[in-house]
Amino acid sequence: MSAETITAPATATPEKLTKKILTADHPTWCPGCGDFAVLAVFYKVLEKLQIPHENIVCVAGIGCSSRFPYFVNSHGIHFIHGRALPLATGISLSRPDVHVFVFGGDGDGFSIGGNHLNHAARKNIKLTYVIMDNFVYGLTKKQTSPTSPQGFKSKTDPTGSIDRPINPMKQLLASGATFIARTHAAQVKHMMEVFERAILHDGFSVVECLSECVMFYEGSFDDSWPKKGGAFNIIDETQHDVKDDIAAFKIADEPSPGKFGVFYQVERPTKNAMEQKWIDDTQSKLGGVSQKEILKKRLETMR
Ligand SMILES: Cc1ncc(C[n+]2csc(CCOP(=O)(O)OP(=O)(O)O)c2C)c(N)n1
Ligand code: SF4
Ligand SMILES: [Mg+2]
Repeated sequence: MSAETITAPATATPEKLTKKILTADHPTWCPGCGDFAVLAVFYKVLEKLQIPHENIVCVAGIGCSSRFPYFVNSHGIHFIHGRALPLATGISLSRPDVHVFVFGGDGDGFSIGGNHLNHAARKNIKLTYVIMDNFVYGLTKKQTSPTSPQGFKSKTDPTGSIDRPINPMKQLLASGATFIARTHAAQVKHMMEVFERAILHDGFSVVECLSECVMFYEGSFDDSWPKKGGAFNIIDETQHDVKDDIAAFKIADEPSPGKFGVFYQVERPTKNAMEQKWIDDTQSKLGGVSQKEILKKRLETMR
């Protein structure tokens, strides 16, 4: 469906967006789950950016982290496991007036949804995707995920995982995402800065946010948490050119816990812009006929 066929609701209320307005259901995560901090920061960033309330759309797949849309008072969809991105792509392409946010876990994004991630990224769909990475399948009670480290003992690997985990930053760089960053749910200020930059990026922006599953993988991120004796190393952008993908690959190759911040950011035309141009050009070539007419004509040629 196109922007032409859906009429955006007439907006009468330029009311100030506040955390109170954005708060929906009480989150059902376990006490201490890292996802609470991600939600709190999301409210704060939206409050700061004052995105019109009616233009906020939250989409998610399945998982603990994917419950996110329930807890945000906005348009929201809790969709099929691993399929949030194709749905969000359709929303983004058909409704240029809204900002589409996608939330999910490492399993939802890198396992069952891994293929969709590659394609949404290479197409540079305009949306913001937050992957709450806890190195485990939380909702289904502790299975090995694509980011679980080797040796991780889980219900699917009782003697310890033998598979090499993926490197999310390297995978996203290879896929063609135009904004790629990494943050940590225990670093609220850093999370805020990264989320804000991701939201303001015109294209496919993706943030891996380490978010501890206290129930099934406690202590997983202690090595990157100064309070627990770890080191939170931030990328120094006076030394790193975020447009340099080779340099970004090198940073992504650093051993655990690695660096945090913006690895890569470039401007590249979005599919949204290119598709709209194609629609406009086609319409003017055909004498201003409607999109529906164009579609009808095309379908007739296929009979
Ligand atoms: C098609 C399908 N396969 C498997 C499942 C079971 N399932 C639900 S959530 C999930 C993994 C969730 O892990 P992750 O995305 O990392 O989210 P978390 O719970 O850790 O936040 C799985 C395997 C499902 N719901 N649908
Ligand atoms: S099982 Fe883990 S990821 Fe799920 S809500 Fe509990 S702590 Fe969070
Ligand atoms: Mg997970």
